[in-house]
Amino acid sequence: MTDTRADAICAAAQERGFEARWAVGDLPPFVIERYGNWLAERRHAMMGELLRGVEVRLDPLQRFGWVRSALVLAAPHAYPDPGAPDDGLRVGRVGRMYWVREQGYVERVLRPHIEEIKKVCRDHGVRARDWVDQGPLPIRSYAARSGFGWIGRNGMVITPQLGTYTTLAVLLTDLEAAGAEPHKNRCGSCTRCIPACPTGALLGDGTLDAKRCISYWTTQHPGLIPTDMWGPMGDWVFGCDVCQEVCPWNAKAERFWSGYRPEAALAHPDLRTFFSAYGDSGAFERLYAGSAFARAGRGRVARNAIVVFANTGDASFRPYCRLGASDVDPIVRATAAHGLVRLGDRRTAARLLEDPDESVQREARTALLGEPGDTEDVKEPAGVTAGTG
Ligand code: B12
Ligand code: SF4
Ligand code: SF4
Repeated sequence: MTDTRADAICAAAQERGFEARWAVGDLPPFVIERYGNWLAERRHAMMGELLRGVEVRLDPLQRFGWVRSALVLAAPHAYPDPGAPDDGLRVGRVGRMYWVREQGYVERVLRPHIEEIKKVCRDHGVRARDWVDQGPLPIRSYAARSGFGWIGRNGMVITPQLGTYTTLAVLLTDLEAAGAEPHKNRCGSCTRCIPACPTGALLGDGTLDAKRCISYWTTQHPGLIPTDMWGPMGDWVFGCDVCQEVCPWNAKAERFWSGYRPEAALAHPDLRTFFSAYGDSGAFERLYAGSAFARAGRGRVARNAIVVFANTGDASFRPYCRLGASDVDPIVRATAAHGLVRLGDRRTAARLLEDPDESVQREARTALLGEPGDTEDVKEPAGVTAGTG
């Protein structure tokens, strides 16, 4: 990079606490080929947005002909666990990137900084367009292209100093940038993440099958989670970090961007609060405004919570599945039918055979026919105010 404007813009990003590096604007043809194969093999599950306008997305220069380079910004998020509050039903785990309220709302925290960096670009006569979370722009490819890190077998961009716990953003610009040397892939002979993935989603070449990825099912999928995924989901309520936790490059990762404020209520949510039958209407929206839970929607996280309850195999969680059985969302009620049967409360599950929604009736039938259990009842724990089916 010879242009001093590039250094000034990079410095402006670094002053705001980001790791920043330049990449050339055009991506090598193998990115397109590789992604095309991934889509053709239907590895994207039901993420239809990844298919829309794919040619343009894979080649941003088709869409923005003026682009010559990309400034890759990384906000590390290896913040410490804020710890679980003493009250509430704090069961299960949440992916680290979702512990900050701003994650789904890049707009609030990242945006002002990005706007300032764009202003520095303008001051230097450089045209810039940011890309943070608007869609599947090949951000990881730009990061790899910038020499920032390499694409690991877990599919993530790995930086020697930061590991994989980084949220990435890109600023497309019209500055002619000299290409950086791509970072050498330093996974070496390590394959740790592949067998560690609880669902066998990692394909070994740095891609994954989203149809098997817990992160996909818990954060992106709108409908029922197939019952064969339940067990492997373990205690992941939202997202999954297993393939990052086992990565040796994360062993010492502890840096985080100063703008991030991890919250105990997000890292260890009170799972009761996910159900419509708990608290007053609007309680969920108030508690989780601006979080990734709110972005996914209450029904989705309530559904996930039931899977986690069922996976404990602990009958004392039945009352919380009953909250699900009386939820306003049929996906939650249908999930509760399976959860209740798995935890041995067939009586409440049987009530769902009379549910006004046919799909719930169907799931209740499947659950009752396919998953035997006892009908023993348990005492309601304190704090459950409604929804006993
Ligand atoms: C769709 C998506 C998902 C899907 C599919 C993920 C996948 N691995 O394919 C699901 C829902 C499963 C998912 C899960 C997660 N995601 Co996600 N996801 C995205 C999203 C929105 C789009 C990705 C995409 O399809 N891009 C299009 C393709 C064409 O481009 P690409 O991403 O650059 O991928 C290409 C390169 O890797 C390239 N490539 C491979 N080797 C090399 C080498 C070189 C030199 C080059 C140039 C290119 C290259 O090949 C790929 C094409 O096949 C991005 C945000 C974004 N806009 O990019 C976040 C993103 C990839 N996700 C991210 C994160 C953090 C996660 C989770 C950890 C969240 C969680 N805790 O649950 C998990 C991790 C799962 C995993 N192991 O990958 C981060 C990754 C940060 C990082 N350090 O890498 C991103 C970048 C979001 C962000 N703004 O920071 N995600
Ligand atoms: S996020 Fe979890 S389920 Fe998805 S590939 Fe990584 S370990 Fe597997
Ligand atoms: S666990 Fe090993 S193989 Fe997997 S991404 Fe990390 S270094 Fe690469």
